[in-house]
Amino acid sequence: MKNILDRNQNKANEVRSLLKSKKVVMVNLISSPGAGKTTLLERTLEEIGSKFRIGIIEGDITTDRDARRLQKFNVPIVVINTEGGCHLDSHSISKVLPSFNLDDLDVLFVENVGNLICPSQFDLGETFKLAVVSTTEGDDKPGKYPMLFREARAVLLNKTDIPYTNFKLESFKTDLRNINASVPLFEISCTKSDGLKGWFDWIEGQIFNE
Ligand SMILES: Nc1nc2c(ncn2[C@@H]2O[C@H](COP(=O)(O)OP(=O)(O)O)[C@@H](O)[C@H]2O)c(=O)[nH]1
Ligand SMILES: [Mg+2]
Repeated sequence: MKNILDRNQNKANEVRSLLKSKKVVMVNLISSPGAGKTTLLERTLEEIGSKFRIGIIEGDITTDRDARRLQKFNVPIVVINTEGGCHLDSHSISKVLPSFNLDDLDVLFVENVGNLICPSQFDLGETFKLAVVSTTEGDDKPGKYPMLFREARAVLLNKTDIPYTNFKLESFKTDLRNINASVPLFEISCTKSDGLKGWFDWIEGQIFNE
């Protein structure tokens, strides 16, 4: 495992310096299956798609369904099928980067395979990770999967529109703050658009300032 992680880290360092030299911000979206990564990308492309030059890497086990959902935005999209693998790694990212014209990109969003564990362990060479969680998953996720919440530059709590869950926001926040006291938290609904303005402002700032 250590050898695998070391090899991954070396390639991730190469990817990171290449992207830095090209001034491309790479955002690694990590969540459980169904938390709302693709929906967040849909809303984000609608809002900031005309302000930035965006590319997308869709990590998925077998299908290209998420990529097809995003096709209408006419941005370059590459699918990586992991064929059973539960996360992307820096080698797979490095292989697909030549498919993009990096001189023509400001930001590259990577939708990782839905899983809270392995994607947190494998550095892709991203500029930063984002943790996406949803209210239907329960409020205990930061405590149970601390690595992601420690490393993420921001946390998005999605599906705040859904009533009838027993999600306790205060417990979630207490857990999160014990792990990462300062990480920005956006409480959003991607389907109802609640709270998205704060997210859009934040991500625009990150892309501008990086
Ligand atoms: N009620 C509600 N449903 C949502 C929200 N965001 C996403 N969904 C739904 O949750 C399901 C999974 O979303 P998706 O974006 O595919 O999740 P992914 O697997 O993380 O990419 C879809 O049916 C979405 O329409 C939200 O904010 N509220
Ligand atoms: Mg998806």
